[in-house]
Amino acid sequence: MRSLLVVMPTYNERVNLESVVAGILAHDFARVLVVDDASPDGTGELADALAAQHPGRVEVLHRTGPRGLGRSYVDGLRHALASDAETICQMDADLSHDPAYLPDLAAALDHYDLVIGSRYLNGVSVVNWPLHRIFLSAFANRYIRFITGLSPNDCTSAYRAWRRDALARLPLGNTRTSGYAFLPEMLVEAARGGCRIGEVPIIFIERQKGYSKVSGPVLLESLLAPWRIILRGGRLRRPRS
Ligand SMILES: Nc1nc2c(ncn2[C@@H]2O[C@H](COP(=O)(O)OP(=O)(O)OP(=O)(O)O)[C@@H](O)[C@H]2O)c(=O)[nH]1
Ligand SMILES: [Mg+2]
Repeated sequence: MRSLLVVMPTYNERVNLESVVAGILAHDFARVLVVDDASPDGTGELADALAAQHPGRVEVLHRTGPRGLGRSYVDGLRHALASDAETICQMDADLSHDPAYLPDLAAALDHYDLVIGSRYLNGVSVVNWPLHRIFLSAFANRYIRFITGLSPNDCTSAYRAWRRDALARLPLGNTRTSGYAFLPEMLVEAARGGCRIGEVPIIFIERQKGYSKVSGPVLLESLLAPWRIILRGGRLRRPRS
C-alpha cells in the first residue's frame, strides 16, 4: 500500500481524538495530521501528546486567527503536499468516518484521481440520523448538483482520498469558502481540472460524543456558495452518456 497521510481538522474533539487516531494508526501505511483550530477543550494539547507518543506518525498543525473547516483544510492540505505522502486523505474526527475504510478508498485510486467515501451509493447508508438530517443532506446534494453540474452522489462527504499529483493541481489558493462549503467547492475545482472522481460506499455513523459545529452562518455560506462558484467559473458540463 502507498504511504498515506490523513488530514483531519478538529474543533473541540477531545473526547473522540484518541479513538480516531488509534483507528488510523492501525494501518501501518497511514499517518495523520491533526489541524486544530485552538480548540478550547484541549484537543490541541491532546494531539501534541499523541504526536509525542507516535513520533513520525502523528503531527499537529495549530491554527491561529479566524477558524473554519475550509480554512483548516487549505492549511492542512498544503502541509500534506509538502510531505512525501503519495495518497492524501481527508476525514472528520468525530468517528462518523470509520478509519477501517481507508484501504478501500486508497485502493480505488488505482482507477480515479479522487475517491469519495459516499453515503449515497446504495440508497442511504447513514446510522442514527433523524429523518430531518437525511432530508437536509439529500436536499443539499441535489441542490449542489443541480446548480454546479457536479455528478457524484455525495458531494458533501468530507471522507476523501486524493492522488497526490491531482491534489497538487488543485488551485487551493483560489478557493473562497471558509466553512463546510469548501467541500463541494473542491469537487468543482477538481472536475474543472479534469480529475476522474470516483465513489466507494461507506456507512456513516452519527457522532456519539461531542457536538456538531454546524452553525447558521456556515449553513448560509453553503446555500450561497454553489451560485458564487458557477458565477466565477461557469457550470460544469456533464459528459453525454
Ligand atoms: N479545524 C477545524 N475543524 C472543524 C471546524 N468545524 C468543524 N470542524 C471539524 O470538522 C469535522 C466535522 O464537523 P462536525 O461538527 O462533525 O460536522 P458534521 O459532521 O457536519 O455534523 P454532525 O453530523 O452533527 O457531527 C469534525 O472533525 C470537526 O471537529 C473548524 O472551524 N475548524
Ligand atoms: Mg460530524
